[in-house]
Amino acid sequence: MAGGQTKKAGGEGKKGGGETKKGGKKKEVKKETGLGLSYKKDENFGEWYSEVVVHGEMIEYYDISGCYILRPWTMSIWEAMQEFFDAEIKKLKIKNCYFPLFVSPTVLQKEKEHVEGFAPEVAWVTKSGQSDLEVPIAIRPTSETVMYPYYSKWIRGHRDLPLKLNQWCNVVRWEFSNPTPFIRSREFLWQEGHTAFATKAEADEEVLDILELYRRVYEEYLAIPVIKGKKSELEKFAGGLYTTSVEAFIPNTGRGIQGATSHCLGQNFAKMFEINFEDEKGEKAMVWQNSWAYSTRTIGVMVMVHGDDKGLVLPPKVAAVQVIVIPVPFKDADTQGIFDACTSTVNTLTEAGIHAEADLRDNYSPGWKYSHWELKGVPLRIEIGPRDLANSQVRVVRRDNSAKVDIPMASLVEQVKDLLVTIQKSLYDVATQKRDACIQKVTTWDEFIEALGQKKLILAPWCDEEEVEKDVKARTKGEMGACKTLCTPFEQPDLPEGTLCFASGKPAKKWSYWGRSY
Ligand code: 87F
Repeated sequence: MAGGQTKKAGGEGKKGGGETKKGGKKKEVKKETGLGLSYKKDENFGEWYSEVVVHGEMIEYYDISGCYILRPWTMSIWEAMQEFFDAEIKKLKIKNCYFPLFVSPTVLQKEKEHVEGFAPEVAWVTKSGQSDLEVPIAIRPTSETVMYPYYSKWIRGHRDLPLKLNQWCNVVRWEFSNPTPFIRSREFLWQEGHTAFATKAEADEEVLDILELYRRVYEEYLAIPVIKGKKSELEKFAGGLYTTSVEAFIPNTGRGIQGATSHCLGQNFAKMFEINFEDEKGEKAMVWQNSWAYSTRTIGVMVMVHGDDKGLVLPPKVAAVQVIVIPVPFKDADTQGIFDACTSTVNTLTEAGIHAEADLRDNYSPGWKYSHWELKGVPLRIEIGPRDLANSQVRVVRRDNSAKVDIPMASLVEQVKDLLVTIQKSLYDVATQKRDACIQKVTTWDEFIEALGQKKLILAPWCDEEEVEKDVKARTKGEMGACKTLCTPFEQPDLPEGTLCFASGKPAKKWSYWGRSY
């Protein structure tokens, strides 16, 4: 991997102010502004990522490893996605609620089978002040065990169904491997939906309705292409019946990343937590359940996919500031007139519903401001100088491709709106081209190994046997981590009779995506 990159991209990175990390090339920091990034995305992706999230003012490192401060620039992105998703689930008659952060050990244990594997990641509160708690209390890593005892209490008859709840909250998973801002942190924000139905058919339908919303969060808001599909038996949520996901891909590292999951839990939890109801015939029946979540990981994927050597690149639909207006005064030109034009430009755009701000600070040069707002990824920059003032125009510069255009004030709103739509689409198109260029269809083991070495997203015919996936994992284990299935895409290419599994040579049942992953 280029530039001595560590196993996973990101990592703890720089913690203090300005200290130099060992390994990886350092670029000259821009003389004029002092704002340039030290690392290039293609040369040292991990360090580049850490630097971008900090200098872009999204994250601040914290003195507890794996915990990060989410700054306002991050929260506004989270809120933009939240606003969309929350409104959509309300259309599906899902209601918001809030359950406690703490879980009692007895309830947590109730669900032994699947909790066992996750147990090392559960954080416990053992003291209050200096005294030991009589019974230690767990902090939720997810809320099945917190919520389902009450589902059992609240669901009595078929008229109590469906029960469809969601909560926006934080969860804690005490990860030990390579913490990375947004991607793998010990505390993160998410929404978790937990629903219960009388029939499997209703549950099945909702799994896909939610998955479609996740696709839209990624594709329409974050401008990131995702693949919808089903997880293998090995990779599904062990407590459930089947798991669907949206999968994204990071071309720089050649790793897949699970974007969000929508699970059908079947009746496993209903059995454990005795979530029963009296059906229309008066007979006792068990509910069918789903659970689904997306987290602040989405934001990390966005940074990794769109960011460049100048910093963050924010899709207009999630950017807190879509247009930054910068005055460019010149010698004895009419400075007040230029500043007034900046303010009135912001007012005009704001009235039209565009998120615009002016940077009128007098202690920074225009050049410094350009770099600063580029680093923060603002989609459009408007520059207003003496010539613009004289011509009743503004100069507009795109963050994504640096294209410049002069716009007459008379058509400002219309053209800025168009440009924001164009940028949103262009980010998606470019990301899709890059992702698609990494997809490699293979049919043999040799082709598979070659593609893996080239950091490809591999589509291969598979026999769908768990032992074979375990074997592939074992045979590809190394410094960079093992290769596994990412998903079996719902959209399947033709599978001609007689096609064999790339790994076992047995008859193939499906095409699946394989790759290293986060
Ligand atoms: C860590 C510690 C304890 C993941 C854990 O995906 C338990 C768990 O159950 C655990 N890490 N999981 C699986 C979470 C499954 C499911 N929960 C609701 C979701 C969607 C939201």
